Amino acid sequence: MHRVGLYPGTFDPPTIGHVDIINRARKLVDTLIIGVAINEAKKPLFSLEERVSMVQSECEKLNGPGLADIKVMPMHGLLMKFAEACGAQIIVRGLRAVQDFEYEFQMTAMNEQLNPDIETVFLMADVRHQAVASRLVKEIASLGGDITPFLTPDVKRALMEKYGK
Ligand code: COD
Repeated sequence: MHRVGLYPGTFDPPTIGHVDIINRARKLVDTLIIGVAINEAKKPLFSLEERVSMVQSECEKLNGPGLADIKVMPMHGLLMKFAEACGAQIIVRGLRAVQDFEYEFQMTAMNEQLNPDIETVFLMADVRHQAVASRLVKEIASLGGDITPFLTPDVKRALMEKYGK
């Protein structure tokens, strides 16, 4: 069976935490689709096109022989409909601290009722990357702090440009 996993997110911007989860998820499936959500509710700093392009270029650095193919796609509408259209059997989510749990638990429980055949799998990043969150990285950058530990150099450059630095 060809296993297809979908890792959905906002990726505004992609951090080393996201990259860590991508690296782990691609060991579990044959094809890993990264669904970059519009997510207007979060009022993303980066446009959908910018986020897709950043995730794409991070993934190009990761592709290697014997590893899952990675496809980066913009994700419109309902997650479960997108997962079905992609033929995904698995949804990958990352867990950081306890505060992620409630949101993830609720989302998974509701998604499960929309399609009980698609399993959600939770992964934890390396302990050094576990606390990294896009929201806090943006806050640190906007206030002139050093975001080097949390982003790849390309994403760091893109974020600094956003803040005119
Ligand atoms: N360590 C571990 N995991 C991490 C880290 C880290 N440092 N950083 C991020 N993650 C994980 C997050 O916990 C999450 O699982 C994933 O990576 C993506 O994170 P974000 O913040 O980029 O993405 P989210 O959580 O904003 O994505 C939310 C969705 C876009 C998936 C959600 O809103 C959605 O499904 N939207 C589509 C509409 C829909 O179907 N709604 C109904 C849902 S029930």
